[in-house]
Amino acid sequence: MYKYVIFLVLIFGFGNVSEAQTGLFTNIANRHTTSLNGKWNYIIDPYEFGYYDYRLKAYDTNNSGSPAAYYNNSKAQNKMDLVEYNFDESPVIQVPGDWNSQEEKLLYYEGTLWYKRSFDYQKSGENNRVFLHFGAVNYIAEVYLNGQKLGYHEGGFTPFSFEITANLKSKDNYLVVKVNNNRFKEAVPTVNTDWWNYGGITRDVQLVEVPPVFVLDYFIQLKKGTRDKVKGFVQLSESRIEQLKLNIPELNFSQQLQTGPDGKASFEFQLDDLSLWSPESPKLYEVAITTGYETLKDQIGFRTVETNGNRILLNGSPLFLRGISLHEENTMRGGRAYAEADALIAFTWAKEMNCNFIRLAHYPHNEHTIRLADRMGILLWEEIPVYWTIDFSNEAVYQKAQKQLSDVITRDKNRACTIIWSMANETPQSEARNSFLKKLIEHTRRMDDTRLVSAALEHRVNSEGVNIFDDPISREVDILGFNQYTGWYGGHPDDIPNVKWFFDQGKPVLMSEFGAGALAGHHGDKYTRWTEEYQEYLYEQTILMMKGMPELCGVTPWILADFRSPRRNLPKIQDGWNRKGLISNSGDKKKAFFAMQKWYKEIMEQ
Ligand code: GCB
Repeated sequence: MYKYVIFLVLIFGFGNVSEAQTGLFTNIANRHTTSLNGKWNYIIDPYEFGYYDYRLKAYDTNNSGSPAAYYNNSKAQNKMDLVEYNFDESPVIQVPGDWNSQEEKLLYYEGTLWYKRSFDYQKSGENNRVFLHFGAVNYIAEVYLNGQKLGYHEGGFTPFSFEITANLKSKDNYLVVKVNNNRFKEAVPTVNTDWWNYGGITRDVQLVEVPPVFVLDYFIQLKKGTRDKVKGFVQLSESRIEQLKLNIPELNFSQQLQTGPDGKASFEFQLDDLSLWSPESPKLYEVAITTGYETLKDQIGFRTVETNGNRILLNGSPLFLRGISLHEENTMRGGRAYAEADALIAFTWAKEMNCNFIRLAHYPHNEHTIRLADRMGILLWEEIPVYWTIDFSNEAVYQKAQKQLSDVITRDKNRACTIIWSMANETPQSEARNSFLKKLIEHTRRMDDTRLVSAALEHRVNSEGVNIFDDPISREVDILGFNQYTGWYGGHPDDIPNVKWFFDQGKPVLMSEFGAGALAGHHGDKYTRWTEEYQEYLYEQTILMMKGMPELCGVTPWILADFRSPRRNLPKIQDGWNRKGLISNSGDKKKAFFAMQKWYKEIMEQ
């Protein structure tokens, strides 16, 4: 409950501009929205000249009316006026979209870019409230409407919004966003990653109009351990007693509810004749929440996911996760994916490979990607960018990671397709890291006990040459995820089938990565690095190894498609791309794609 109080203070304590003010309400897709996507003017500002005066004092704190502050969108009024910028004369860039792939000179840019667009807006109801919602901005956004600071948001892959009811005009609003994507030690992710640091307003920008009291959030999923009981809550924006109705028309189901003084109604009810959601039959029901002010609909699937010893059970039946890992890039366009059509390309390839599961690496992907997976019957692993060398001993960093996790759980907790929350990827063991991850796991279970928790861990070879997992986190998770690159970063591909593994956790095991780099169209024998034949051979050998791992319940090879990475600089082979994709950045399938497709078909036919 207290999290809502904090949340409401953040959202509605609007008089004071607070840093990191981030209201978040669920189900943007079904609300009354107006898109602010399109062409925005931009100014590249590596010295933050539009933010600080020459004594490095932020205009924000001293002198917010200064025409020199870019968020004031000033223009010279007469021929004597000195104003050293002009948004309207500045170039334009597409929102949503990263800046790196849109402008050659911005390909490697890390720093500040200012965005501006103007808009008119007529509310459809006089007393309605309006919020400005960003799907994601990488990495820090400072947002100003008509010269007033709305707030600040840190974190490149999660949504945030600001109430703008009081600042909004019907004509000539100007919205200015300062975006900064500098990497720094205390950020999540930190300075060191193996993906492109795409900057910008990378996801949709929308105005969301809601009634004075609105449905802020809800959780409507099967109760843990049951296949016919729904448990959850509806939370209103205001702390007050109201009557609500929850309907599922297709099931002729209707339930009256009443919120408590905190604006929350909790419930548990029986649903007969439910068709459960599964990859084979991704059934979604329309669910409607009606208050005295609005009806908010959603499309919700019902399924259970649990573990039993070293099996994963979906709706009570054992399941093998025929997966693939995915970065949020449109590999052929070469930039951050931002449209449902981008996700559809990736999902269509994954289905062609006979996948039923995707690991969304290494950060929360776009909300429409999750909704598409719900409709297409693709199970998902969702992850936060607690990656490699995060500053684990820093409490502020923990808070950032927890915030990103909370926000993605809040956003996607009604999606049947999401079955695993992953806490981290390849993080080095230490006291600080262990307690950081334990806290994240506890937090996840408190927010959502209906899904499984995992993490992509690392293994160690013991004195007998056996790969073991003595990471204490392997005891905390529901599914033991691990990355391994035998035959690529170490070892010989010939030896892969003989590698020994020992698991004593009594849990399902998921190989969250393996792989090899290959340049599409580059051929040679199976021992020549970077050829399709080497990659294919490594896949065939790894498949043989996996066939001898009874605990294995799934695998997500690294990775569906080649992706950009500034770490990958081998000329003529990498040229700034990580080549471990099964599909090239021209969309060509490499030989290993078919090796995986064939094995998955065998599994399906068993
Ligand atoms: C890993 C990382 C992944 C890298 C990959 C690689 O273990 O989890 O982010 O891209 O290896 O290609 O080395």
